[in-house]
Amino acid sequence: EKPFGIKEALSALGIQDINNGSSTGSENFASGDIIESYSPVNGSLISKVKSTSKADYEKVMEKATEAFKIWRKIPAPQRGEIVRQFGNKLRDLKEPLGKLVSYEMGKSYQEGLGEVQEMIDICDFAVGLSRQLHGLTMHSERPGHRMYEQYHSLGVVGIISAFNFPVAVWAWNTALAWVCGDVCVWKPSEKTPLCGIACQNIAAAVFKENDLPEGISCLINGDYKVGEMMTNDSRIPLVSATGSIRMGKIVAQAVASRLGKSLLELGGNNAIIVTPDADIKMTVIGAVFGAVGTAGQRCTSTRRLIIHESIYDKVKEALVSAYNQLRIGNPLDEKNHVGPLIDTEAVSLYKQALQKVVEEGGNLIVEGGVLEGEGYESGCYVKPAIAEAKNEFEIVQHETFAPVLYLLKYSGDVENAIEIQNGVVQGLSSAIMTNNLREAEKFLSIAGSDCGIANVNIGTSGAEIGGAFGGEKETGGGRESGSDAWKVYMRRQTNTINYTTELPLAQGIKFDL
Ligand code: UN1
Repeated sequence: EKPFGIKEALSALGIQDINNGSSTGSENFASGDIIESYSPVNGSLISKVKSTSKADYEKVMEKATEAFKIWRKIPAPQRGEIVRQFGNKLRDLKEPLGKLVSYEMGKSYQEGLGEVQEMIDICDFAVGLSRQLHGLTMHSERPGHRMYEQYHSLGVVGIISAFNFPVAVWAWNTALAWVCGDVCVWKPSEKTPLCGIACQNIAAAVFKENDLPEGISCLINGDYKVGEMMTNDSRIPLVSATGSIRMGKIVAQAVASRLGKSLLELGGNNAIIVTPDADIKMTVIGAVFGAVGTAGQRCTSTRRLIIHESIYDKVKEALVSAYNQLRIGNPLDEKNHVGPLIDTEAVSLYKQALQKVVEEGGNLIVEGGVLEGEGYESGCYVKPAIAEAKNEFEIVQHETFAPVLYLLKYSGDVENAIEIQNGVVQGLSSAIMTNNLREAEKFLSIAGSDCGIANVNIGTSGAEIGGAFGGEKETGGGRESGSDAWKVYMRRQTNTINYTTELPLAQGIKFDL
C-alpha cells in the first residue's frame, strides 16, 4: 500500500511503523505522545513517531553534555573525517532519502534529491573547514608580547528546523557544528518527523562505526513545547532556528532572556526587479521556478515581481503562458512541475491570500484554486496563482507559504524599483534582471537591496552552500552554511602571552610596587 518505491526507501532508512523520537545516537527512546506523519502526496499515513517528554529530554541533554567533553578534545581534522564519512553515507542513501523528503514533505523528487545534494555539499565544505578554523594574530603594543585569537568549541547546539527543508537545514547546522567540536540536539518540524528519524539513523551509524560516544548527534521530537525546552535551557549556548517570523520572535526573546545566542532564519518576501534591459526569457524561467518551485514553500521563494511599466505587458503575457504549461500532481512523477502543499491548513492560508488580494483591490490574472479528483485526494494540491497588486497591500507585505506571485509595476528609474523591493519588513533574498551595468551595480550598492542575498540575472531561490545564507530585518540576521558562518558555532578567545621578565601594562599605565 506504499506506492512509488516508498516501502523500499523507508526500509533502507531504518524507518519502523512506530519510531522512538528521542535519540542520543544509537540509543532510541521516547515516552511522549504519538505524532502521525501523513503524506501530502496521497494523504496516507506513512508512519508514527513517539514524541519527547520532559524526562526524555533530560536524558538527551545528559548524554549530549557528556559527549561534548569528549568530542571537543578530538582534533578538528579528525572530526572532519567523521563528517566525511557521514557525507559518503548520504551519497549512498541519496535516492531513498530524496524520495522520503519528496513523499513526506511533497516537493518534487528532483528537489528532494537536490536537498540531499545540499547536505553532501555542506559536508564536503565542513571537511575542508575542519583544517581551517583559524583566528588572527595581532601585533601587541608591548615589547616581548604575543597576541592572537583562537576559536574553541561552544557546547550543545540546539537546532529547530522547518518542514520545507526537512533535511538540508539540519545538515547546514550540524556539519559545521560537528567540525567545530559541538554536539547537536535537533528538533525537526512535527510535520516531517520521519525525515528527522532517517537522518539521525544515518548519523548514528557513522558515530557507532567510529566508537564515538552517544550524544554527539541527538534528536528530539514534538511541537513548540519541546522547542521551548531548548530555548529555555541555559546548557544550550546557541539555538539555531528556522521558521516563521512569529516563531523567531518567541525563540529570540526566550534565548536572549538567558543571554544565550540565537541564529535565526525567518521569513522572506523576496522580489525580482525586472528592468527594461532584462532578458525576458531568463526572467520568466527564474521567476516561475522561484514562485512555483517547492510549491512556493521556500523561504527564498519569489513572492513579488517588480516590473518596469514599459515591459510590463510583455512579461505578464509570457508569465501567463508559462503558468498555463505547468503540470501539477504527484511530485514523485518527474513529469510534474508542482507538487502539493504541506497540509490542508496551508491550503486554507493559500485560499485566504487569494481572497484577500482581491478584497484589497488586486486582480487575479492566473486564478489558482484547489484541485480535486483523481490524484488530488489529499486535498493539498493547489494551482499556482498570479495577482496584479500593490506593494502596500497588507497581504503583499505578508509571507504566504504557497505559490502566489504578486506583480507590481514601477516607472522611471531603477531606484523606484529598489524602494519597492526594500519596502517590506523581511530582508532575505532579492534579485534584479538586467543587462544594464549601472542598474545592476546600483542594486548591489549601499543604496541598493537591503537583503542578505542579492542576485543579478538569477532568481531569488536556489542559493549554493558556499555563501553565507540568511537575511536582514525581520528575517532575523542569522547566517548559516558557507563563508565564515562557522564562527557562530564557536567561542572566540583573545590570548596575550608575555615572554619577558617585565610586566608592562597596556595603555602605558604605571603601577610600581
Ligand atoms: C529555506 O527555504 O529555508 O536558497 C532554505 C534556497 C535553498 C535553501 C532554502 N538553497 O532556495
